[in-house]
Amino acid sequence: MKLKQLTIAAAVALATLGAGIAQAQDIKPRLIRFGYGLNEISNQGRATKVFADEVEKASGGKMKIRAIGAAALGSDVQMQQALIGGAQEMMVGSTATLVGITKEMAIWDTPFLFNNAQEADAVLDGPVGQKVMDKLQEKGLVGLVYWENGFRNLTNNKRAVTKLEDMDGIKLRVMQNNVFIDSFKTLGANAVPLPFSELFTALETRTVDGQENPYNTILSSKFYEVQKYLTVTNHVYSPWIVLVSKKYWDGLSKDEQKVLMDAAKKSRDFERQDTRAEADKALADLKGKGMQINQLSPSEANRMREKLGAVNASIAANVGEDLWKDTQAAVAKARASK
Ligand code: TK8
Repeated sequence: MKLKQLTIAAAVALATLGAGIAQAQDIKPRLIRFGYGLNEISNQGRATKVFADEVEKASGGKMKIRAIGAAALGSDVQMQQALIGGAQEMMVGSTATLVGITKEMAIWDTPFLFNNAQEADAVLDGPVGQKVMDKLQEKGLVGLVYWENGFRNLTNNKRAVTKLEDMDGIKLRVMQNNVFIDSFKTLGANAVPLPFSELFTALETRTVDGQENPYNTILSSKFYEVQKYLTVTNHVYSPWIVLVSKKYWDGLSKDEQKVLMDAAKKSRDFERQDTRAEADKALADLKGKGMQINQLSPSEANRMREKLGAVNASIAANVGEDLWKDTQAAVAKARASK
C-alpha cells in the first residue's frame, strides 16, 4: 500500500516536472502583472479583462496578463513606483495621481476643460494627448492609451449641496494632487488628499465627509452605502491611463510591444462604450440605492465654475504656457467640429 502510494506520488511529481519543462521550453509565456484600483466588477475590471483576453489571443498564449484589482498591488502611486523600478509590469490608474511624476499630466485636471466625452476623446487621442503621454518616458513609464474614468460628481454625508456656500467646511477626500487640493479649497471645502484604496473606510468611519468620483465608481465601490447626498457637478473629466514599466517595455520585441498596444486600443474602445452605457443609467441606480440626488441650478453651477477658474492660472504655470495654449486650441477645434 505504502509503496504504491509513493510510486503514484513520484509519477505525479515527474509528470508535473516534465510538463513544467516542456512548457518552459516550448511556450515560455510572459507573465505580465497588471494592477488596478477598483473592483473586478467595475468598468475598470471589465475592460482589464478585455485587455487580458486580447493579449492572450493575439500572442497565441505566449503573453499572459495576471490582472490584480482592488488595489491589492497597492494604490495608484505605489504601483507607479513599482513600474518605474521594474517590480511590476503594467497598471491602469488616474492621470491625476501621476502629476507628482510628470507635471504635465495636471492639464487633465483643469476644471470644466471638456464639455462632453467626444471632446475628451478628440483631445486625449490627438497630438496633445500623445505629447503629454510621451513625457512619461523620461520618468521610466510608457503610456499606451487613455481610458475613461469619467466626469466627476460630488457625494457627502453632511448636507445636500445646492449652492456654493454649502461646500463650507465639508471634509472632502481628494486625489493626491495639488490641482484637486487647490480646487476644493477654493470652493470652501476642507480638502484631504488620500489614496483611493483608503477611501471607503475613511467615509465609513467618517474620517472624511465626502468625496468626488464618476457615477460608475460611486456604484462599483458601493459609496452609496456610506454617502447620503449626491450633487451633479461634472466639475472635471478624469482620464485613466494604461501604463507599462519602461524597463519591461524595452525588453520586449517589436511584435510583443505591438500585441500590447493593439490590445490596449481594443480595451480602450470597449471601455469607453461600457463606461458611458453604465453612466447613462447610473443616476437611476444610485437613486434606487437610496441616495438623495440634486442638480445644481444653472446660476449656482456658474458660480462654482467661476470660482474654479481661479486655479487655471496656476495649472498653466505648472504645465507650461505652450501646453496650456495647445490644449485650449485642441478643445476649441473639437468643439467647433462637434
Ligand atoms: C483608482 C483611482 C480612481 C480615482 C480616484 O485607483 O482616486 O478617485 O478616480 O479611479 O484612480
